[in-house]
Amino acid sequence: MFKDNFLWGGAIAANQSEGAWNLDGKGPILLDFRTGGSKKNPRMLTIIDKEGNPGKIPITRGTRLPDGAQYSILENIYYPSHEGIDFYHRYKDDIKLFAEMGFKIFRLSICWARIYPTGVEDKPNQEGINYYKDVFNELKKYNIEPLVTLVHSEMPLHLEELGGWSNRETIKHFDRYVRTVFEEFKGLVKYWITFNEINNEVGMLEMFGNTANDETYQTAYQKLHYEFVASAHAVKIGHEIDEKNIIGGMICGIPHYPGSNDPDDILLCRYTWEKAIFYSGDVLCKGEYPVFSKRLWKEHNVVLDITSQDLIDLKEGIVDLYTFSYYMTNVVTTHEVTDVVSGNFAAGARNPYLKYSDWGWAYDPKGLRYYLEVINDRYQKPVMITENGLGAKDSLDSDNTINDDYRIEYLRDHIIEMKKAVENGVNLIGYTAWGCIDIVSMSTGQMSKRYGFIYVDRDDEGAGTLKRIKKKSFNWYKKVIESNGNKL
Ligand code: BGP
Repeated sequence: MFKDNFLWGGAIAANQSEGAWNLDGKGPILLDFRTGGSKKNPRMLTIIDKEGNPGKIPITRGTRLPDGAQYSILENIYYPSHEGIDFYHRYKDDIKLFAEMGFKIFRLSICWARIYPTGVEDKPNQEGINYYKDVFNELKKYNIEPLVTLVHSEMPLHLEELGGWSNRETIKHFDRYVRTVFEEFKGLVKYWITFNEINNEVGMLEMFGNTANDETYQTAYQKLHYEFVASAHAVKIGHEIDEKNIIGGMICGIPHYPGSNDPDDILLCRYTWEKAIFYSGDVLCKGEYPVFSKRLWKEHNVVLDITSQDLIDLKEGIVDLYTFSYYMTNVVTTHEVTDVVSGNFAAGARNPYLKYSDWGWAYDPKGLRYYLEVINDRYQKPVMITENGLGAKDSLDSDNTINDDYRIEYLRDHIIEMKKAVENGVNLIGYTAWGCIDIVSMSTGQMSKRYGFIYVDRDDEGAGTLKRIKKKSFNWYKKVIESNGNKL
């Protein structure tokens, strides 16, 4: 059984929903320059090169500008983040719909560049503060708790150009940003997440088909270290400003399975869990680097800039809550693989016991129970699932309905496994379904990879009225919440 005060809700991110990319003082972020994920316009960054020619570069982890190039808005190109689903202007109607489903909690991110447009200002942008204050007050009207992600890939572009998380100076600017939001929203927000999927800084290196090498690992591990320090600072600052703040870390939770009983596969699977999941989880939840870090760093000749003050900060900035995203599981093996799943983050050998989504993501509800029980064992902290859902090509039927039975089935199967994990002792306190309303896909830049209980009339080329339409899953989820997970 779920606890009586179980926090049922949904989740979105600013860069995938707000739009208003250059309104009311907001500064540019990298993802403002991401083109739409359509056939005509694959997910790229648009630039003007040093000769002044317009161009595009594919977005992969750690995308950087070629020398002398500038991020740029090119003519006649659709930029999905420019309007998103216009949550910036429509949040009152959307929150009303979330309240109709009975949400107890709603996860959203604050776009850093709305609060500090270049990241280095001494004073924050008051219009940005006012906007989020209005959103939190609207949620308060319906007794919906905000769950605020401080960084969801929305760093001010100017800080990116100063080196982003490769530059230790960024921590100082981050501290000023989080101090501002903790002070300004004290009493309106008590649930926080520091970084979205912080482990992806390293975990995803191989997943984009990057030819990850020692240099890319050195950069990734160093960026991740500064992010760990920043996360720890956020926890300390948040607790100083309001002791009621409950501040979580957030991990991209992809359980890995061994491809065979070969002991080499068993060891590979264990080491993959260490690199992709436990490395970051241990630093966030235990406040120190795990013993196996030395092996990982040695593997890629990584030498980190870690000060003794950093280590004190990590120890003092342990998170209150372990939160994670769960979509799929992956298979790792040392053996030759003929049937590989690839593309759109998914990578590895196909698991013959599972089915897969249109984007090659394994459909594995039991994997969620497995992950919950492993994490509960390792950290004994309250746990929240802050992303879970099925991206699918929903279509409007002739009577303007969307019969997303496949999404109801996916979510039902995962909630059943959550319940079993709770009965097995996992301290699960909440669940925010990802993309509770259709938004721009992070990995593809597309609208057509839909997750929502609410359909948004917008296509991959930016056409559509942005009208909201309840899907079949809207009333299903309403009953799930009303019955506290009993009516599935
Ligand atoms: C996670 C991101 C979310 C969300 C989710 C679904 O990695 O934290 O922002 O986008 O993936 O991925 P996608 O939107 O690419 O289907």
